[in-house]
Amino acid sequence: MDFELTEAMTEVRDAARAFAEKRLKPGAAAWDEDEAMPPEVLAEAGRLGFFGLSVPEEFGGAGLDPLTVSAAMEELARGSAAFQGCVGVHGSLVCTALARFGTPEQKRRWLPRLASGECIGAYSLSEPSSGSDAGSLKTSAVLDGDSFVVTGTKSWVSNGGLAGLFLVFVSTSPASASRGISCLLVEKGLPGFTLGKKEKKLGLRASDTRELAFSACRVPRAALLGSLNGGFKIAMSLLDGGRIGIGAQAVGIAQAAFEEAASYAKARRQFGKPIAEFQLIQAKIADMAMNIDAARLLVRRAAARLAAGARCSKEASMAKLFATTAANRVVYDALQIHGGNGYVREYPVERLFRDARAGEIYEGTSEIQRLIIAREALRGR
Ligand code: COS
Repeated sequence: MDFELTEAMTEVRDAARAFAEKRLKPGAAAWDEDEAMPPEVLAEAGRLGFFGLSVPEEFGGAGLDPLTVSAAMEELARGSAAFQGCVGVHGSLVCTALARFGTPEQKRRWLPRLASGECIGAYSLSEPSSGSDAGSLKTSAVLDGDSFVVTGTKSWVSNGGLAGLFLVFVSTSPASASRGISCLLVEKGLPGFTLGKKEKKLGLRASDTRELAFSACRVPRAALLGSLNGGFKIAMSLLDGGRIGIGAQAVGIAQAAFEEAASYAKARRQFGKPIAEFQLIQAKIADMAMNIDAARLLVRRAAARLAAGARCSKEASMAKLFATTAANRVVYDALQIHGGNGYVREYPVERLFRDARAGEIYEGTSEIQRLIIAREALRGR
């Protein structure tokens, strides 16, 4: 399978890199402190097309394949993982959902606004008592005439406070567990739908993560995405792509930490010479470089498989698991190379250390990725 970037793919990656260098990297530390992203940066990203990378061209997007998108996501994350998380969830989980499962009317209504960034998307599967066991979710949606009446609480919703459209997974047939889940396209502002508290997170602090509360909220029947009770497979198949995005985010964070550590090691002098000349530092640099490379290759392989239209659950889980584990090792060593300076907010590596941790948890913990890989491997896939 070929997953080298072509010239056209490289151009997109370089555009993302340029935007990250100019607009994301300089602001990332302040946004982390503020626990918010400036609306003007989101608006500019929208104008430049970053919210529509994966949206088909007929709906105003760039219609790019997953390999190109993942290369762009890595670069955005290298500038600000919190910003990339916003664009990544929007693209890989929401735009893809509409493009793949939407009716012609749903596509016409939402995709152009999602592509321009005028409307940001959010994906809402988890609940306070249903995380890894996603099929046990309790938020209920009962058909009543032309609408579903939705009641319950969702949690950990990335982009919660920014989104205009929420993909909400609900139970439409509680007795059928995961085979009784449906996906609804819920517009912000519907009566009975309120945003809950914004989470105070360890990392990715500039991203807006919320709870959602539904109290007898009426959602039009026409807002059902895909088939009734067919939502769990939608949720899972979208997460295959989402997990490749988390892998790309991890590679971007790790690359940024590597660059910080390498330049610090060359500048910092101890015992009369730059610490980069000490072999114990070089061993860390070598391991960091190797792990980043290996992670990038796994992410690109998974993205290429997704681009080919093949089921890529195993490859996506491997990419996410390996890349997020590697990123956490890399930020650990990068902080160690900085010594005391790595432990304070003056240097970016402190934020990168915190940002990397989320990858081992969200969109499926490392334990769940191992479970998926083992299941697929034992089935001979
Ligand atoms: N693509 C398409 N279909 C999929 C799929 C995928 N990637 N993964 C599972 N399915 C299908 C299965 O084929 C099965 O279909 P049938 O009903 O026809 O047999 C159905 O979905 C149920 O799958 P499964 O039996 O594997 O479900 P489990 O309840 O055992 O759960 C795990 C599987 C644990 C893998 C799933 O719940 C999971 O990924 N949990 C983590 C959730 C998560 O990542 N949350 C983060 C949300 S974003 S913050």
